[in-house]
Amino acid sequence: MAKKLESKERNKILKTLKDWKKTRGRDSIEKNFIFKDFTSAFSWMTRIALIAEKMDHHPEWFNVYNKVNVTLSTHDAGGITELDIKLAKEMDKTARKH
Ligand code: HBI
Repeated sequence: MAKKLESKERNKILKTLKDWKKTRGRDSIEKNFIFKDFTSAFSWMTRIALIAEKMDHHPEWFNVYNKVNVTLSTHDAGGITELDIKLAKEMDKTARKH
């Protein structure tokens, strides 16, 4: 099982992730993605859904039209692990193409 990152290590990695922030009062990270329109947002979500399923690591997310608010944490580990970092990077990489 993925191991929860120490806060020092987590903060160091967070600095390298664009616009991702630690959630206040919860051991998770979050980012608000904004797309051109609903089709762009939802096609990206579909793409991520397939990646998430393959990773067996799933986002918490909330979509309104062109906005997607994403929260990532590893429930099994009770915090942020490298799985969250990996999925965050995948999200950033693919969002540029939508
Ligand atoms: N997704 N984000 C996240 N965190 C988990 O701990 C997790 C998951 N998807 C599936 C999963 N765990 C499975 O191991 C079962 O706990 C459902």
